[in-house]
Amino acid sequence: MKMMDPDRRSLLKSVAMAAAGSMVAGNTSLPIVHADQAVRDLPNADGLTWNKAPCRFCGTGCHVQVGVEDGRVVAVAGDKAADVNKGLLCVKGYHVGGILYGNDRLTQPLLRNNGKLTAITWDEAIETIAQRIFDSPSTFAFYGSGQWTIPEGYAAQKFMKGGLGNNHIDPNARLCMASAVTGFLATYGVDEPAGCYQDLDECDVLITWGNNPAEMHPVLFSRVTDRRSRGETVRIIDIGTRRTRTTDAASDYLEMKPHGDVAIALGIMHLLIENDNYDKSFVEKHCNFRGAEASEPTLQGEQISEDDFRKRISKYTPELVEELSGVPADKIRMLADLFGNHDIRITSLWCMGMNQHTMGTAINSMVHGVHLLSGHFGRPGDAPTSLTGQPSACGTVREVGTLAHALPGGRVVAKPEHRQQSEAFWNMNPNSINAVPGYHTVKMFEQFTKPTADGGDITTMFVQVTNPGQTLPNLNALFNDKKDLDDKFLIVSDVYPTATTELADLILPAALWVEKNGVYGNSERRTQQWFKMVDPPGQARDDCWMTIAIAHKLFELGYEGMKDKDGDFIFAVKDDEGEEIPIWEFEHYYATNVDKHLFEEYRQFTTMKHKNLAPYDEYVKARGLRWPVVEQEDGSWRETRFRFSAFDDPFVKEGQEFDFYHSSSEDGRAQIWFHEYAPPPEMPDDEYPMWLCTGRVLEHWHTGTMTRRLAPLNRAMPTAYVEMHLEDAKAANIRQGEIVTIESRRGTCELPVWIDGRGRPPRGTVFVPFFDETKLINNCTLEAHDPFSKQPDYKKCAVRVKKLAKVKS
Ligand SMILES: Nc1nc2c(c(=O)[nH]1)N[C@H]1C(S)=C(S)[C@@H](COP(=O)(O)OP(=O)(O)OC[C@H]3O[C@@H](n4cnc5c(=O)[nH]c(N)nc54)[C@H](O)[C@@H]3O)O[C@H]1N2
Ligand SMILES: Nc1nc2c(c(=O)[nH]1)N[C@H]1C(S)=C(S)[C@@H](COP(=O)(O)OP(=O)(O)OC[C@H]3O[C@@H](n4cnc5c(=O)[nH]c(N)nc54)[C@H](O)[C@@H]3O)O[C@H]1N2
Ligand code: SF4
Ligand SMILES: [Mo]
Repeated sequence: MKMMDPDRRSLLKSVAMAAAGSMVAGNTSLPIVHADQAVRDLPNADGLTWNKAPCRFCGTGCHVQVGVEDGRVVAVAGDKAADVNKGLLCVKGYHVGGILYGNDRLTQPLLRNNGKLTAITWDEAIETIAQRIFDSPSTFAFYGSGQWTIPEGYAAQKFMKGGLGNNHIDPNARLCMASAVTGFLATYGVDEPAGCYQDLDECDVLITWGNNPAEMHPVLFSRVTDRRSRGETVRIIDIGTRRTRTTDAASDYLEMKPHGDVAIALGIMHLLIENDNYDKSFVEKHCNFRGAEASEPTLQGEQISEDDFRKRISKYTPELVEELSGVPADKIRMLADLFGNHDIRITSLWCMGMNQHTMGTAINSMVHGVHLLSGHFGRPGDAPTSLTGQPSACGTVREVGTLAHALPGGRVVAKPEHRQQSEAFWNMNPNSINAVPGYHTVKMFEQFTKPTADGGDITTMFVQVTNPGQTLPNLNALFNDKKDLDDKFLIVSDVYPTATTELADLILPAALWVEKNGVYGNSERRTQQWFKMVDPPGQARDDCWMTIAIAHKLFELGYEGMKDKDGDFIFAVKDDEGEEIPIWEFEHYYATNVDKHLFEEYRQFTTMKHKNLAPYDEYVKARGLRWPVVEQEDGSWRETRFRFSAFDDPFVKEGQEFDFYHSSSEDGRAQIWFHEYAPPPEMPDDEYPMWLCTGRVLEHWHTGTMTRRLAPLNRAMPTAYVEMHLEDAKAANIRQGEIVTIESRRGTCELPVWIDGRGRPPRGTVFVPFFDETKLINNCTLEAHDPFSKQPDYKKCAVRVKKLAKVKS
């Protein structure tokens, strides 16, 4: 075997480090590093092997090459063969290998006894959990994640909805993309974006609707900014409630008031109609108009005539929109003129600004509506694109359906035929699946933290791959009360100690990323597979194994639901001789590829909504494939880049240019929605005079459990802070770096002030990132949520900023 030049190996590492370092240090430069030209095909060298995996972090879904030596991940490089990132990574991606090696990895199951954690065996842990579930199956809840792999989510889903007949399973993605889902369903009758990342290579105008991709989807954003360095013209229009690094790259910045997006979308649609430059032919052939019912609005609303739509929208003149949104009327006209121009291509991007919104479903639907009405849809570069945040929010949550109301492949528990299909795929007895949706996240935690005697009917909760003790809104109402409730039992599987393990009764050590097999699904419908490359530390084990082991223990206890129609264990895997492999014993878990078995079973669910997946082995060969993936006559598998467009989507009916084949009106049409503007749920007043917005920073992943253990990232961003406008600070006699208290009606948080920092909020607004577990801003945030998606609004509530009282000496 060819030896890898040791110099080259250290070069790989040092290039990555240097690039990351320079990015971290740079302030206005965009957070992108260029591909390491030394890395071409990453041949294996003595002792060092390279393998592909998607990055552990964001929904962009970059591929990394992972270098393993002596059972450890020693190097990471951008994967040049990957279409998503073409060899690039952002600072988190370059450091992703290090997340495995924090000093305080959890390595054994720990049970809390009289307040003290003691080590127990896995057998004891699984036995304890199974017995609690056995004793009270209907009061058990599973709180999961968009960072679950597809097989992990699928196993949890089958365990709960099929095995236990209990629908109390919901993920952190409820806090993240639930409004995107309801927006897609209300508009197209089916979830997930029609376009793909190629839209970013081909658009003339890119509009960001209150998101910050320069920090949150950095490699994706660089696809656009790189075009400029090649001499192409791309106009970036940033709409937001504060200036960010995305604003730094923007040609236009439109600063809006919170909720202003709703007025802006209405204003654009009003002008397209008023100026008579909407796309009449597209609308006539492919769209209906829709509005909410006067009483008891539903997700699908009711059809309204074009005349009615015109009447309702006529009041949203640029002047009214200016009043509601704070964006000058002539800028609204500018946006409407761009959409009225069919010679250019426009891509819209959004993420949490539009989803964490009490009008989340409405604003998502209406941004789709702006694109549909103007015909900026379905040509490469013309796309309304909702970005997902987590690496598998699409793959695991939306597609596998790990939400309280859903079943795999776009099915719902409320529909008898969907239940029957799922029971058939699972070879389960009829009526195994409960028809009543379970609790959504906010409700689930309300019921868990309320005393059982007062109707708090969730008594045992299993949390996997998420950290609700830091990320739920209004922690004092939804999490902290657990502390005093002795009859509630919290089980947490994590890789490090967290704010959630603080209150856990049982802590389970989990295998992380390339310590296990996995499959993720990213923002552009791309399903990506990887293999286990190194062993987890100590007794840490796969989350999927935990679920299967608990299910098997229930099977042993005689729990009927854990048997299929033939009396077999619901997760039974048999070898070639028909003998069952005891995958519930960890020493046998990798005797077969459990991921592959689960994936092949799950794949059957995916054709109903035309989200067809290829066989597992196709993903082993590829750097991900975008669904629907359809088998060709020659036996190869073809992915789909542009859904609903005849030139690319194999499911569009013959002779149609576009076909919304899951249309809720069952006529192949998409719905253009009208929603009346409504103000935010809580607004600044005399007592709490400032807006609080919360979010993220480039260097850290959410609660920082992984990234704060990476020295270069932690050094670059060591502490949370509150961004404040200079004039507000001056008026309150607050200096740069001074510690202040942020107070809302729900709680408080102490933070140092950053004036003219990386993000610059306007007067009257402060911004706080939530990565720092020593400064829990979710003590202050609001749990008010969208009526359809149940997604809370973390982007706006009312607070006051107080100087810390001087300690008297
Ligand atoms: N570095 C890093 N990257 C990440 C993550 C991470 O933790 N770290 N997390 C990933 C995840 S899960 C997610 S969900 C994404 C989030 O990605 P983004 O949504 O891009 O980021 P946030 O910081 O949550 O959102 C902040 C923005 O919300 C906007 N906003 C505030 N109020 C409103 C409003 O009323 N309407 C609109 N339209 N906008 C408003 C503001 O303009 C502000 O800039 O990032 C993903 N990528
Ligand atoms: N204030 C405020 N709060 C927010 C938001 C906001 O914008 N503002 N955004 C919301 C959004 S969009 C999101 S997505 C959520 C994210 O919220 P969370 O999901 O709660 O945050 P993470 O830090 O991603 O938590 C993942 C946890 O899983 C652990 N982990 C990593 N890998 C594994 C594994 O393989 N197995 C197991 N068992 N554990 C693992 C990590 O150590 C970490 O503790 O936060 C929400 N909360
Ligand atoms: S952009 Fe996202 S997926 Fe890509 S390297 Fe950075 S964190 Fe990882
Ligand atoms: Mo998210």
